[in-house]
Amino acid sequence: MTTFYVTTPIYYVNDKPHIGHAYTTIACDILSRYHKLKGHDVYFLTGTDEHGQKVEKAAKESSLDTKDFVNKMSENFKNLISFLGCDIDDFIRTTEIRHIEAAQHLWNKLNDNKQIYLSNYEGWYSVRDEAFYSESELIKKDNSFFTDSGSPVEWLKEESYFFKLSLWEEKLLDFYEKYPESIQPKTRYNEVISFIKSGLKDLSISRTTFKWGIPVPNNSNHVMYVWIDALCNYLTSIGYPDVYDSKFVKYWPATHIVGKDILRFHAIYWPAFLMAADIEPPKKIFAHGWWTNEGQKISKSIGNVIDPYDIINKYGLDQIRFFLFREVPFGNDGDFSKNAIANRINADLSNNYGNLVQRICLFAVKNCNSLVDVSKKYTDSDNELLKFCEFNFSNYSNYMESQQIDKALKSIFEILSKTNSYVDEQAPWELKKTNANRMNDVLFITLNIIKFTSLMLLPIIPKSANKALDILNINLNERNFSFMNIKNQNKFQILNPKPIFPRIDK
Ligand code: ME8
Repeated sequence: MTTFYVTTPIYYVNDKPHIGHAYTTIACDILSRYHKLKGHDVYFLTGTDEHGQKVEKAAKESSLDTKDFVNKMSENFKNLISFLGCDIDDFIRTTEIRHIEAAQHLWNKLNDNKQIYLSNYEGWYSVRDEAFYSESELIKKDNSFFTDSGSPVEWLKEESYFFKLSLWEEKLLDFYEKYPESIQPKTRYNEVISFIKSGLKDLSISRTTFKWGIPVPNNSNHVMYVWIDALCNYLTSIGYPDVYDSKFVKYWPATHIVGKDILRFHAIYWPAFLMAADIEPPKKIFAHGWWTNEGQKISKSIGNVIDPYDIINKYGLDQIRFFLFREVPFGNDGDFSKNAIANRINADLSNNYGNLVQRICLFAVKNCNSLVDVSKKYTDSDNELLKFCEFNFSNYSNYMESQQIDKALKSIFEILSKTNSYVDEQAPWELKKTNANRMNDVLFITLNIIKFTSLMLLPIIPKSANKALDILNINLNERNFSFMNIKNQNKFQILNPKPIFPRIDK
């Protein structure tokens, strides 16, 4: 059976979750639901990244002990998952024993494979990014250095273990030449290749100046660099260090969905760690873009952080899930504007989809006693519409398989626009007076298209698409892509139509 292992980044618990975290998590939920509807065996992982200096610093600023702080903050991310309606298989925390054991095992494996050595690190470090920078990557302002995203950096000088990243330059280039699809979108692939070609230096992978981390095996003065600890979560969840664990055998390698900010860690460090530990590199790394708020960078200091609870309570869960993925091509940056949300909901969800469901189902209730029979005969326009739907479903599937969620959504809404025009042209309300059989057939075709588009919408707006399928009285076990065929339906018995998407008043 085809398997699909999808992961979100594990989020730092230094602060509350915001819309950016919700965005990546919903993306993974959409892809995971899509694959399930295809009949694939899916494993969907998310969780929290709880070690490192940034988290330790945030804990110190709270009145809590670090352990209590991370327990409390991690809970916020866990609660967000259910609030977002995400159907996950595991929520991992890097402070769990299973993870500490896995990360230490990975370390030992790298050590056994002669990939680690002890030396001294001297250079720039950003606690906010938990990343090392060379001076050429920094911008000088008033005698201080900053990263191009504005994070301050500090000068570190300490004993450190190093990972021999420089050994992996050629092997990474060979791998990416062989599997160019494994970094998406293409522009990100090009960025990674040119970064590798500019030369890879050995990477500092331990710290001695603080304690909040996983101890380095056999040297308790050092804790692991938070990224080697964090990346290992993707292995821990499926049973590592037991590489014969049934989950590990079944699901590895994974598809990692990440923001563009952490592409380098996932597309360079991570595959190098894995190859160095005799593990296959990830199947795919998809780096999405960055959300701004009404044109401005989202930041705590500007005070424009979008709380996912506020925005979803205001507009509705499916409305926001839809907006985030319809408005902006997945991979590009996007702007969160109230006007754009209202326009999207009204134009696509209320007018195009919701209104079609409501007017056809209500019409069927009133004029056919809720029962619409199988069509006896298909006209050219019926066949044309059904062919178009079939063609767009195939495009939709290709887009979903390649994480082009916005394009997949566009394919659905093209079907819906065409179906609305079909209904206007066929005018069942006129046929009612002249040709009751043809009226039935037009309704039967349209209800099938509503069923197909609702199935296609299930990954993105699961609650609302299920409401539409409830009205069409589709069995729960028939709500998947094996039922995308008009032959599966020999009638429709409509149940109690209710509006699915009320218009938003701007
Ligand atoms: O980087 N727009 O955690 P993190 C879009 N712990 N996505 C955004 C966003 C925005 N404005 N802000 C955040 C870490 N994100 C590490 C990861 S993985 C082994 C370790 C999303 O809490 C996006 O997915 O800083 C980004 O990559 C992630 O949150 C960063 O989360």
